[in-house]
Amino acid sequence: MRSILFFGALIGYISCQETFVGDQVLEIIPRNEEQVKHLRQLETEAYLQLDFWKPLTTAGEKVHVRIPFSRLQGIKVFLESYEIPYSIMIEDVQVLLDRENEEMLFHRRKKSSGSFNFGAYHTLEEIFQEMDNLVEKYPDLVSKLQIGYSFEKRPMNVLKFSTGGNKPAIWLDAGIHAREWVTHATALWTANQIASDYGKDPSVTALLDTMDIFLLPVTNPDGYVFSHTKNRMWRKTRSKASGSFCVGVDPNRNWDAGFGGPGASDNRCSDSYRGPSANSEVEVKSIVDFIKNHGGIKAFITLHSYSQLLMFPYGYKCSRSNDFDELNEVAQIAAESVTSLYGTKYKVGPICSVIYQASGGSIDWSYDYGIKYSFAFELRDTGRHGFLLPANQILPTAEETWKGLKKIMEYVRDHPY
Ligand code: 0X9
Ligand code: ZN
Repeated sequence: MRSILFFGALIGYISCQETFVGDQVLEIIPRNEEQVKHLRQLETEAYLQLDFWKPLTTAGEKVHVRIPFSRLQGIKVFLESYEIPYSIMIEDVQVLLDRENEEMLFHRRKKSSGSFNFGAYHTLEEIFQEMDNLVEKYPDLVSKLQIGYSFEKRPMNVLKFSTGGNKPAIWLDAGIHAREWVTHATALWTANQIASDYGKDPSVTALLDTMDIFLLPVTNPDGYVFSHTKNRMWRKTRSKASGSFCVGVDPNRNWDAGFGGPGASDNRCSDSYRGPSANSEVEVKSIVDFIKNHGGIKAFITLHSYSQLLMFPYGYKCSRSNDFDELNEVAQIAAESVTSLYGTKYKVGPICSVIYQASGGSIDWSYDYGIKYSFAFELRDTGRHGFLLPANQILPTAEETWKGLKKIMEYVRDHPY
């Protein structure tokens, strides 16, 4: 095992990947507003290079933060001096990364023996290749559309599932945040599932006889490649603007929905930087243009990780939407179905109350644009591994998520508007 880990670290080193040796992820639970204030102080100090996996909100709510090894002692002393409770969630981030790298290498060696392994993490190239394979294998059902290019000119490849013509449609995307790898993997598994279920599973067959599905497995291809080659913790796009060293925009703060409001940053170096203007990110703009041009999108579903949540609008404001009761009902049914498979618990509610206020998010835009059935999933887990979910959880995650997705899709099919 030791040699395997050493090998993983070595590969990382050779390929110039940023290392996270000795970094820890702490779970911190401020007990009162005074402690929240102290934590806010930490949050604003960019030089500390803290990576908030689960941002600070209010007293009693968990905060997850990755702390570089060099800052660890200082931060722990700080927390202890204010008696802020914390525990260690991940002992050494690099250990998880080495394991992940090793698994990917192993999987690659195994690959020559046969078919695509949906239970492993894959590079962008491999994902695109498998999308092409699905088109080839199911030519009467699956086709590929290119809806645009990323900032670094990678294609935005969408799979269309259709039994013919242009029917009312469901939009499903994954990977808008680069480091949320289980979402790309889940989307690809789902693509294969939809294609192979048609004609076999009566529910999927009935769905595709009345609706089309558009699926974008890699919404942020540049970020995804960067998370493989340089920095596994990368979240944003890779767009560059003159006058700043800092690269990228949080593509889930860049949509034209309460743009620039609370829960987004105007600091280019922040991980939740909203960008210079709504739709400034070509990846976001490409989806917006596609949806506007298509005209018949009835549901907009986006996959994030982690936290095990099923959310609906709003995020940019904390008031109820007109469809609160109906969306809540649908989300409850879907979440129960997710849980039914392996017992994975999901929390349901509007973004603002379930997670935090966040402006410029995709499902707020889609909802305000008129797509009533707009939902955001946060897949496994609740923090034990966070963004570094072990590959052996990909298949169970995809299977249970599919249960929930199907409930939503069936509801949309049966409630035309
Ligand atoms: O902060 C986010 O963008 C999402 N959480 S994540 O940890 N995956 O980054 C929450 C998304 C809420 N959805 C919208 N604001 N549309
Ligand atoms: Zn996300």
